[in-house]
Amino acid sequence: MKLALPAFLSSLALAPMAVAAQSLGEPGFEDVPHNSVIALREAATPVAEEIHFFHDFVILPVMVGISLFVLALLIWVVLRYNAKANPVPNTFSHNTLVEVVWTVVPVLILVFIALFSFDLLYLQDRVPDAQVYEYDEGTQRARIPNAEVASRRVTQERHLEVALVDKRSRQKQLLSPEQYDVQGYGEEELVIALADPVPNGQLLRVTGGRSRAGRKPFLGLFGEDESQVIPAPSVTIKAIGFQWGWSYVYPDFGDFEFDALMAPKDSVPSNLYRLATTNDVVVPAGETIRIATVGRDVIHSWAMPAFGIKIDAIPGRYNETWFYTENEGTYYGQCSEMCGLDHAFMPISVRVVSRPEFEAWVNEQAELNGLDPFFDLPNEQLAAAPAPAAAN
Ligand SMILES: [Cu+2]
Repeated sequence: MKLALPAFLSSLALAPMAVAAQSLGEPGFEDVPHNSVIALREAATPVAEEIHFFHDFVILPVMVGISLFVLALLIWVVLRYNAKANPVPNTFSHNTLVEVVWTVVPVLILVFIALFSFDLLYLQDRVPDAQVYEYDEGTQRARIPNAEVASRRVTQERHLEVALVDKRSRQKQLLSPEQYDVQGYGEEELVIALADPVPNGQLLRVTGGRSRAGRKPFLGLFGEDESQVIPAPSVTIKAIGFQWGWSYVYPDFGDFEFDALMAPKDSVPSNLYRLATTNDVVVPAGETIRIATVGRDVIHSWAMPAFGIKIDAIPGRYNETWFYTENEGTYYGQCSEMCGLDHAFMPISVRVVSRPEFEAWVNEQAELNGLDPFFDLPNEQLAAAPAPAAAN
């Protein structure tokens, strides 16, 4: 969703100076800050979209409303009750009605904010758990195990995403509900029958579960439903903060590890100085990434504005969150917990690439770390997710 309010504010204040920013989804997108723009960085994940919505349509109107109300009261008091206009002041010291009102109204405002913010905190905190199953070309009926726990089971169309995926490019194309029939909602096994068999060179990918994220109609009334089923993480990354840089470990791929330090000033364009690192974190687009953080010496914080992430990296404590983006590109963040002398020099850079590029990168890292390659390249690989027996 486009962010109307910040864009509107920045156009009001700074239109002549605004720099045209490259949009999300364009090839080679770089999430760099631009001069003279006061809007939030473009949201690349459902969580960031929700945060922006919360800021633009919940917090900002409340703040503006309260500020204007208090300003109006001040002006009124100054004009109406100054010594000249009101030479004999009132002598009352209590007014029960006013005191009840100024207690109850702020409580209601806080409850209103809490309704949205609890939702958002839960979304950030709970790692999605929808399961992904893939079936090869020719499949027309797919049997899918439904979650063992009844409360996480697929019980309606909203819990399912059925898509065709190109084997080579990994591009996903959603099927509309008219193109398939589902039996067994709420039962231990689902059967999905396609109108047409999966074409050659494609896979059937079924994502099923209760974790949905993304913009939903406001209060169930306004706007379109852009939410989608979010799969369980397919890649876990451990981010270890240290004075002053980040180490990254990929436990799914033999625990290979590398350091990402700030790229020297003369090695990067000036707008990437203090943002670019010597090694990017590389992740596949269109998959859920679990990010676990820990501190090696003091408390740091792994923050990535475009993903809506800011999570402390604390010595001796395991913190985790997640992100999901379909937009390839390079995203930048910085350590956001004052951690010492060179705190300002420990940037974070994440490069979101296609699945084939990710696999090639993993093999490269494996080789650098003396490990066997994890993926057979350039042969077409089936899923990252395990595909159980496909039935006809
Ligand atoms: Cu720091």
